Amino acid sequence: MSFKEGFFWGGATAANQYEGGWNEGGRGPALTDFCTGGSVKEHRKVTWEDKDGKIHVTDQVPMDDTLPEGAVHYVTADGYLYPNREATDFYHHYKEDIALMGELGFKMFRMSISWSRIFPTGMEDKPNQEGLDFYRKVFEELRAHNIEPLVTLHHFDTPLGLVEKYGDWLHRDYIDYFVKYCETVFTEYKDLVKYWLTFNEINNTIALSLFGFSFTDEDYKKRLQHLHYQFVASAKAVKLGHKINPDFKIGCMCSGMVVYPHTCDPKDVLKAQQTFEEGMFYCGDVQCFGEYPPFAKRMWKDHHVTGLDITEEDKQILKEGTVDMFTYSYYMTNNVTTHEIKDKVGGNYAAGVRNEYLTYSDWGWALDPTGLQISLEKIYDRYRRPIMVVENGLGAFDEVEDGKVHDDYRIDYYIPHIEAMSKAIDNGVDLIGYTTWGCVDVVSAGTGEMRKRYGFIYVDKHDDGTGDMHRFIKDSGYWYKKVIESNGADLSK
Ligand code: BGP
Repeated sequence: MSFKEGFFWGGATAANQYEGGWNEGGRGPALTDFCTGGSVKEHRKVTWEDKDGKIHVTDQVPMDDTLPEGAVHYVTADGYLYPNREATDFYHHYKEDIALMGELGFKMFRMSISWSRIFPTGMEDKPNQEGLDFYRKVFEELRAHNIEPLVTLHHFDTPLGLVEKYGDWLHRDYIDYFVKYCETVFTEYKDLVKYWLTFNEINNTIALSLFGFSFTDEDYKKRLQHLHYQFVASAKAVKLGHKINPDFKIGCMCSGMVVYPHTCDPKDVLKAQQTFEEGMFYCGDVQCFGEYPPFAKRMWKDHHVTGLDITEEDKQILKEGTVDMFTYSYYMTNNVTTHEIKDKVGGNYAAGVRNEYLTYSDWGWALDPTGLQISLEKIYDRYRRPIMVVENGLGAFDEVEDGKVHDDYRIDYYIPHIEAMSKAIDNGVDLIGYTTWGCVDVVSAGTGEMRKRYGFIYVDKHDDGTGDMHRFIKDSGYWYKKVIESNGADLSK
């Protein structure tokens, strides 16, 4: 049997896409509350007011939502819906959802804490008690169902107060505010939560260039600086977490930026290698090894970056706060080439050359289970610490028929991905958990859509904001229950 006893089968979510209750219980606004709905063709927007009172609607650029000097996010831009605000309302449905996860036999549930529910602007002296009470109830409920929580501390939703004061992670002061928030929740939940992740998909900040976003050298430098402050904040949090409870297991979380050379031209092979390094190992090395990798020099030079604010003290902290485990999200692979190409992939967050050996999802994401095995083996070979795949899944259109969703396509997606994990384990990878993305339907991060559904559990909520939020288990959920019961041995439909 490939999967070890005690393997963490489960599902994953994030507060900004799932929790809702955006202005309840003393919570302050977060960046993601100001992002409109979108689609593959139409970028999500940010609505804001400049210092002269003029309203602007601009494309959201992930990981860089810094507005011009004096501008503020504008709340009631006509005609726009802000789907993350209500999301799929875990805030009011957590008992029901956890009971359904319990029914499916989940061993682990990945969720995130909304920082602005604990510190409404990110900068208060004292935490919001109502926010602390909410998550305590959630963790107790999970424990009552024998489900291990895996908690992300930051999943895209920086408190708006901080963003409007300092830009998006563009100031050193962020480090202390973040560490204070971590200290608060580590202390508060030290007997309820053992597994933590610091920053979700930390590498997106620079790796988004793989997905068709192009940055000027100046933008790139800003992004490296943003990342550096997050690296230091993460390392400080890891060190502190271990002090608060030595049993804590704290991981980094990277987006699985897995690339192939499009041809066997050595130049393509080199490009793929360097893209992989930049996409995943830049962040992985700092967080696992506690220092910048040798190829950082090349990246900085290629983008003419000098004068990053990296102090000797920071370097020491990075060394002292390395993570206990490596976790990542895996959805797809991308091809890269140095040659002229015609057949490009044009999905949301999918770009580059079409891979003729693969098929693509309705959102243009390459379906590639083998890439999961490749990435697991490559990552484990480099870091030799326990790995979790904390996001994987198929965003698809689901049809409700007589109160059911017959989502065979989702089962067909999962079977080879689970087989790929099993092969990687057989080849020596210490894989300890698998939490599928959006196990309960959530708002899409990339497009802000509801109709891009991932869940084993359906939520009646739609893109126009309608829906009564009732939940039920899809066919894939019953199938996953069998997978969990058999610890991955029975994948049959
Ligand atoms: C990752 C994020 C998740 C999730 C997922 C699926 O990048 O960590 O928050 O949303 O991708 O992406 P999407 O929602 O765009 O389909």
